[in-house]
Amino acid sequence: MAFELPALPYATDALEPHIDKQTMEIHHDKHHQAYVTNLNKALEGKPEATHSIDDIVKNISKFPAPVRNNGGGHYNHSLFWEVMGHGKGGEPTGELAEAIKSAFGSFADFKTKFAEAGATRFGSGWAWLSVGADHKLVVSSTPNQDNPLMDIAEVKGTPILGMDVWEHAYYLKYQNKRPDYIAAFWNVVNWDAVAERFKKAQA
Ligand code: MN3
Repeated sequence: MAFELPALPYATDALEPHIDKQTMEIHHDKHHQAYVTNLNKALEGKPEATHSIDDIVKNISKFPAPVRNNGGGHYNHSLFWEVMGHGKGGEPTGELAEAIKSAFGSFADFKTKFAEAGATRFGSGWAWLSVGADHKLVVSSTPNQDNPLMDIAEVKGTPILGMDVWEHAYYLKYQNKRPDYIAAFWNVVNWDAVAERFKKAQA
């Protein structure tokens, strides 16, 4: 069973005006599709082709670069679409809010740290909020299509929020102004979806 492009959980214009329709169309239909297509090509005829994307990512050091790049791309974008939504934003509540406060001091301090992780990632990559092995929340960034679930990651954990800072995620609307895109990202974060991932990561 080959990997497939998951459908967006909302319309391509659902994140307007923060993330524009054309960016969403190209990002999902072209970029994410290419990661899926190239991952399937890289795993063709190999027994690992039947493994889950989570298992592949967790053991990424055993795979060649095309699997790392495209498997990471597939995992990362699948998460990315799910942690955003129409009319979202605001602040997390409940246990996730408490965990953020305990790890970073306040929600505002967390936002600053996460935004910095995205803004200072040189070239292409991602900013992450993850649940570490110690069950504590941690902010990190990764280059290219790496992520904290990978066994080669500098800061390891189970990602519960990811922000794509590749230029293809924002260039049409924000051009070179990555910080403006990062500021707008907070308006589309689906904290219910992040809280759900937080719960699962702790189980
Ligand atoms: Mn992308």
